[in-house]
Amino acid sequence: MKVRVIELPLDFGASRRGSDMGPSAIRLAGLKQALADIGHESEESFPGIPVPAQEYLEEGNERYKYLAPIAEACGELAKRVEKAVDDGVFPLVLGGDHSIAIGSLAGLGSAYKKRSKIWGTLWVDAHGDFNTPETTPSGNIHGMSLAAACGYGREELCSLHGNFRKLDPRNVALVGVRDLDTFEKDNMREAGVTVFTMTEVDRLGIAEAARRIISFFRERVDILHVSVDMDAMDPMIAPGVGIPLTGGFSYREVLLLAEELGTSKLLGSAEIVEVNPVLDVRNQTARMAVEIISRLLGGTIY
Ligand code: Z70
Ligand code: MN
Ligand code: MN
Ligand code: MN
Repeated sequence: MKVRVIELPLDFGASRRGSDMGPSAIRLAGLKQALADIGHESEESFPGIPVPAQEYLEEGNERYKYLAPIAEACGELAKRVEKAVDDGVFPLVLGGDHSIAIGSLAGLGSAYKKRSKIWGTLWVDAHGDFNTPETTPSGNIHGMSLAAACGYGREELCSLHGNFRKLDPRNVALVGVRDLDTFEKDNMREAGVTVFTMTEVDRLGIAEAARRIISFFRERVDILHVSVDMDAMDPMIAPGVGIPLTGGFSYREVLLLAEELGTSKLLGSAEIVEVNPVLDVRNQTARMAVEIISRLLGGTIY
C-alpha cells in the first residue's frame, strides 16, 4: 500500500505552543523507515501547506481564537486529504494541534460522500474536543474540532470544504477520554457520539474494549478514520504533549488497540496530533507516535 504523509504544522489552535514541530519530530523518529519495514511505500504531500507564524497573527475573537488562519490551512488540508483518497493512497495526516482534524475530516467527508460510502471516526483522546464557541472554557479551536466536523459550531468550520455535515456523530466513538468540560458533555449527548471512557477501559480491560470498539464500527460503517491525540497516552510514555494528563493509556494498552485496529481491515486513513517536541524528553513522544502508526498500518510483532 502507498501511504501519503500530509503534514500540517499548525499550533495556534492550542494554548501551549510547539506542536508545529510535531511532523518534523515524527519524521526524525524514523517514520519512513518504519513504514518501509512493514512493506509500505511512502511519499510526502509536496509542497508543504503554508502556515503563518502565530507571532504575526491577530488572535481575533476570544471564543474562537485564530479562526481565520485555522480555517484557511484546514481548507487546504481538506483538499489534499480528498485527493489522497481519490488517488487510492492511504492518507496519513501529521499535526500540529488537534484543530487540524477539521481539515482532515472535511476532506474525508467529501471523498466518501461522492462514493456513497458510510464512514466513521475513532477519536483517541483524553478530551472530547466537542466544545462550541458557546461552551468553550478556553477559546482554543483544538477543543472544538470533532464538534465542528459533526456540524456544531462556527459556520466557517462546519461548512469548510462544502456546505454539508462531514461526519455523522452516530458513527463516532471516543476512547481514552478522562477530561470533559461540563457543557461539552451536553453537546456530546445531544449529538449522540459513543464514549468509551478510561473508566470503561479499566473495567473491561483493553482487549475487550478494543473488541467492542471494532464491532461498534463493523456494525455501522464501511470505512474508518482514526484520529490520535497523543495526550490519550499516559504522560509516562508520552510527556511531549500540551497538557499531560495522568491516567492515560499504558505502552502495552495503546499498542494493542492500534494493532487490533490495524488488523481489522477497517482503516482507511489515520491522523496523529499534538506531539510537542518543546515539552518532550529525547523525542520519545514522537517515537511512540511512530510505533502507533506502524501498528495502525498493519505492523505486527511476528
Ligand atoms: C478543553 C478546551 C484540549 C488538550 C484538547 C481542553 C481541550 N476541553 N486540551 N487537548 N490538551 O479548552 O476545550
Ligand atoms: Mn484532542
Ligand atoms: Mn486532547
Ligand atoms: Mn483539559
